Amino acid sequence: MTMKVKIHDALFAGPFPHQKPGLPQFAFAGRSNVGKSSLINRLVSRKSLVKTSKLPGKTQAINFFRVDMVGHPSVYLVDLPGYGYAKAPKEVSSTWNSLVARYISGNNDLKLVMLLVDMRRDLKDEECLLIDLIRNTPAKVLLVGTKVDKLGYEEQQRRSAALLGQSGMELVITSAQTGTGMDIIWKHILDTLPRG
Ligand SMILES: Nc1nc2c(ncn2[C@@H]2O[C@H](COP(=O)(O)OP(=O)(O)OP(=O)(O)O)[C@@H](O)[C@H]2O)c(=O)[nH]1
Ligand SMILES: [Mg+2]
Repeated sequence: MTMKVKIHDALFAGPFPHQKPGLPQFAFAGRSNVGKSSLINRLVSRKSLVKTSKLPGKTQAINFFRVDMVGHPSVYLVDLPGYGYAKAPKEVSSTWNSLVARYISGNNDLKLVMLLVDMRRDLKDEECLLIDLIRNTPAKVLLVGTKVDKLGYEEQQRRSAALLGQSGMELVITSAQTGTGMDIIWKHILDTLPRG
């Protein structure tokens, strides 16, 4: 089934912890440069709601974007800062850890974390740690493969099987460039919302 979501409005709603409470939250996590900000833009069909960059480490704060849809309750899409870029000094990564841990722990509005991994790469320690961190909360994790437009068909099959084997999790294959997989992400988001 395809899921056509009509976006009424999408706007920046402030950085954590200054967002207004009360809306269900859907977070996008993953290595720096994996395509978190681009995916959010594509999901809401806005070219530059969220700033993206060729340089890793663009997003350093936890930014909330309120999305109003036609026929569904409003939600927050939450852009988490990327981790794991080589130039980040130790303090940056410990700031990342404590900021993200503070955001996740005890956050009952957080429904689902999209964990992004570049389709061409394997899961590393950081992804496994994040999966464990979220397993101890009521939120769910969805593994999302990004930049599939960079792979030919056979390579896509091969990499999907590899990531599936490695994680044992369902994998949603996406491209922010072509729009592949956006309907599936929306379906997962809407499935967690109360009917309205
Ligand atoms: N080909 C292709 N490039 C992509 C895709 N998604 C993102 N990119 C590119 O990858 C780079 C990083 O994208 P961002 O969305 O800024 O990545 P990010 O995960 O938000 O990065 P940080 O904010 O540093 O954590 C940019 O040059 C994007 O244009 C995709 O689906 N296909
Ligand atoms: Mg970003």
